[in-house]
Amino acid sequence: MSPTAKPKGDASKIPAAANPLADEPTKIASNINYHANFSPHFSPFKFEPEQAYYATAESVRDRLIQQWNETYLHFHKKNPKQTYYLSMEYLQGRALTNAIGNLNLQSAYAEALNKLGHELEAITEQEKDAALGNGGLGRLASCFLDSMATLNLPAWGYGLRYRYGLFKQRIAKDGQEETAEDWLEKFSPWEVVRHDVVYPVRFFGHVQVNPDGSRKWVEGEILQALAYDVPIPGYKTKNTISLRLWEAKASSQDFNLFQFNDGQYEPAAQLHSRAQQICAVLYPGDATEEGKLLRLKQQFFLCSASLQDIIFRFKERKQGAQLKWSEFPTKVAVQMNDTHPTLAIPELMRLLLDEEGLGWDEAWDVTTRTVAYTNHTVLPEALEKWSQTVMWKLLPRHMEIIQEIDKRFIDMVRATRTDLESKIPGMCVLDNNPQKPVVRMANLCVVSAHTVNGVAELHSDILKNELFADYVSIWPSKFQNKTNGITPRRWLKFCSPELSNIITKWLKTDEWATNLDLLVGLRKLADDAKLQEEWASAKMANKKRLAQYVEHVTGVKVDPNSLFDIQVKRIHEYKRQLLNILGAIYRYKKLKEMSPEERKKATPRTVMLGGKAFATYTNAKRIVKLVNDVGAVVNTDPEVNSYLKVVFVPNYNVSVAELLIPGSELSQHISTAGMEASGTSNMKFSLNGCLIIGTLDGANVEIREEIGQENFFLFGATADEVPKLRKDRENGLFKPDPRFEEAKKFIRSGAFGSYDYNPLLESLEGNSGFGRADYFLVGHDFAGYLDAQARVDEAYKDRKKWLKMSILSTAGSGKFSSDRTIAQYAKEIWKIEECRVP
Ligand code: T68
Repeated sequence: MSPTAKPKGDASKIPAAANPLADEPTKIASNINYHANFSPHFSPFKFEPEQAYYATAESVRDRLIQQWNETYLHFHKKNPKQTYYLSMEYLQGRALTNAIGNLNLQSAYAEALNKLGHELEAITEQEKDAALGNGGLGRLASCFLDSMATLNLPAWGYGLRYRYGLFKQRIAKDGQEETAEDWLEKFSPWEVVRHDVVYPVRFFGHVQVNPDGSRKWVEGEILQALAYDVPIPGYKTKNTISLRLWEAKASSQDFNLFQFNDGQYEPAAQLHSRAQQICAVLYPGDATEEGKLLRLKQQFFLCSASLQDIIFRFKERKQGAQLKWSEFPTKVAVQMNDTHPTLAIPELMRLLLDEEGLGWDEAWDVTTRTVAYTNHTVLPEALEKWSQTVMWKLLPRHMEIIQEIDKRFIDMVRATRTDLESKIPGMCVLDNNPQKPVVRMANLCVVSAHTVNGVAELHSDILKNELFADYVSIWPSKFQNKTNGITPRRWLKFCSPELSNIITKWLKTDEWATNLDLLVGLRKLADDAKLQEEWASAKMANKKRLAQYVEHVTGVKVDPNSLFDIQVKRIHEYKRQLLNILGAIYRYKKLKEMSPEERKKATPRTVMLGGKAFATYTNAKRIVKLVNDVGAVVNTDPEVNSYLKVVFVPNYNVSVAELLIPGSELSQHISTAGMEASGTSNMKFSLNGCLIIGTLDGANVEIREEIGQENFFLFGATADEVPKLRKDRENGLFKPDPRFEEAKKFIRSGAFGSYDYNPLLESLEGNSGFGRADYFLVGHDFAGYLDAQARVDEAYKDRKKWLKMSILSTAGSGKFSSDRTIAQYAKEIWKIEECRVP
C-alpha cells in the first residue's frame, strides 16, 4: 500500500494521549495509536495488520518493562540465591498472545484493536516465531522460563541471539528444502539492547606464566559480547524475568581504517566479519572442521559472557561488603542445559583462578557447588566430544584446567577406589586415543557438577544403571530425576480457549492454570453426557480450525469428522516416523483391497505428520519424501480418499504446534524403547485430551501411569528387551510379520512413484552395510503397532467411550506442568526460594 492510500485500520478516531479516566480498552487503543505514530517503523498513516502488530507489541512491552524493572530492582534489593539457566537454545515461538494472556488483558486488547479496525487473532498471526532452538530441548528451556517467572523464582536465562534461527522448511519436488528463517528481518519488539552490558570474550592466544607461578591467558583475538534482553512475564504475577541473549561484536578499534582507505575492504573489517559469524546461525553444520570450530566458539561465547555477567552481579549485590568467594554458591546456581554449555566449568575455574586469584581447591569447591547438569540423551552419537587439538588451539588455558580436573579425578579414584581401576579409561574426561584425542563433555559435567539429572524416570534410570553407572558408585547422591513438563498457559489456556473455558466451567475455577493437579477433578465428571458434548464441540472447533490451516498450506481438504491422527517432532530414525508411514501404507493397501461395502465399516482417518530433518541427515529426508509421495497418491485416490488422507504439514514450529495439538485426537509417540529421553509433545497432546499410541519410552511411561493404562494404546518392545532383540536381528533370528513384508513390497512396486526408496527400506533389512540391521526395530514392532491401531479404530467407533478417554487424558495430565518440574529443580537442585515482587 502506498503511504497516501487510505489505511485499512483506523487509528484516527482514538486520541494518542491516554485519558487517565478512560476505560482499559480505550487506554490501550490510545497507547497502540501512540506507538503507531511516535515509534514509527513504517511510512506514516500505514495501519495495516503488520503495522498494527508492531504498535500492539510495543504497547504490551510498555507494561512489561515497568514490571520487569521492578523485578530487577526487587531481586537486587533482596539479593536471594538466583538460578542462571544456560542454554544454547530457546524455542520461544510467538510472544504476543502469551504476554497479553499472562497480563490477563485478552479481552481488553481484543476490544482495543476492534476500536482500531482490527482483529486480535489476525494481528497475532503477524508475528514471526523466535525459533532459536532445534526441538524438545529448546522448547523445554522456554517452558522452564515461563514457569520460573510464574513461580516468582529468582532466575534468569542466558542464550545466544542467533541472526537466523531454525531453518524454514519447504516441500518441493525432491522433498525438504531449507531456507534461512529471518526472524529479525524487520526487528523484534520483544528485545531491549543493553548498551552498557558488554564483556570481552577471548579466543586462541596462549598461556603466559608469571614470575609468581600464576598463569594467564593472553593475546589471540577478543570479541565483545553485547546483551539483548527479552522480558519473560509470569502468569498473573508482576514478576517478569529476563532471557539475556548475547550478540558478538568487534570493537571500533578492530576496524582498520588505514587498510580500508587503501581499498582493502575485507581485511580491514576481518574481525567484524568473524564476530558476525558467531551468532549467524543456530547449530551451524558440523560436518566440516570449520563448522565444528564455529560451534565450539558459540558455546564458549555463551559461557564466558554469561559467567562474567554472573560474577559482575554477585559483586554488585555485595554493595561494598567484603567479597567471600565461598558465598558464591549460596547466591548462584548455574544449570547447564545438556553438555552444550559445559565450558562454563573451566571458564568459571579460570575466572576464579586467574582473574580473582583463588587457589585450586577453593576455586574447585566454588565451581562444583555452583554447577549442575541436565542430560537429554543416551544416544552415543549425540554425546558431545571435542577434538583436543582444536580445543588446545582455541582455548589453551581451559585445556590446562580440564587436564588438571581429569588428573585429580583419576588420582582420587586410584586413592579411594582400587576396584574401579579398570573403569578409569571410560570414566575420565580426556580420551587420549592417539588417532583422535577428544574431550568427553558429559564426563566433564558428571565429574564437576554437584547434581546430574535425567528428564524422565526411565531415562534417569538408564543414566544411573548404564551410561553413568560407574560414577554412581562413587557419588550415589549426585544423580536425580526431574521429569520434564510443559507450561499449561501456552499449551492449553492460550492455544485452546474453547477447551479451557469448558474446563474452568466444570471445575468451577480457573486456578488449574497455575495448579494443574486440579485437572484431576475432571475424572469424576468424565461420564457426564453434558460435559462430553461440550468437550466434543470444543474439539470439533479446534479440528475445523486445523482443517482450514491444512488446506491453506497444503491444498489438501481434510474431513473434520475423520479421526485426526498426528505425529509431529524432529524427523529421526529413532522416533520412527517410518513405522507410522509404513502403517499408513498398509492401511491404504487394505482399503484398496476391500469391497465398497467393507470399506464403509472403516474408521475414516486423517494421518498428519510434520517435522524438520537435519539438512545433512539423508535418511530423515528420505522419510519426508516418502510421506509426501504417499500423500500425493492416497489423497487423490477417489476410491479410498474419504477413508484415509495422509498429509505432511510443512514447516512445523511452535505456532503450527499451537494449532495442531488442540485439534488432534490421537498422537503418535512411537520411538524405539530406551531412546527418547522424555518427549514433551506427548504431554501437550495428552493435556489437550488427545489419546496416545505409543511405546514404553521416555515420559510415555509416566503419562500412562497417570492417565490409566486403559486410556493409552500401548505396543512394542520394552527398553530391557531391546539389546537382545537387536542381537537376534543381527544373527538372523528375526521372523518378520508378513504385513511388514507386504508394506515394503508395496513401496518397491512403485505404487508411490519412482524415487529410489531402496536405501530406506534396506536400513530396515540389514543390507545397510553398517551391521545395524533395523537398529530401531521397526520390523519387530510393526505387528504390535498395527494391532494397537486396530484397537484405536474400534475405540473411536464408540463415541462416548472415546470422549471419556479424552477427558481422562486431560484429567491425568496434572503432573506434567513445568511448574511442577521447576518447583522440584528449585527445591532439590538449586535450593532457591520464591522472591515475589510486591
Ligand atoms: C530432547 N533433545 C530429547 N536435543 O530428545 C527429548 N541435541 O526426548 C526430550 O524430551 C527433550 O530433549 C527435552 O528434555 C533435544 O531436543 C536437541 O535438540 C539437540 C540440539 C543440539 C544438539 C543435540
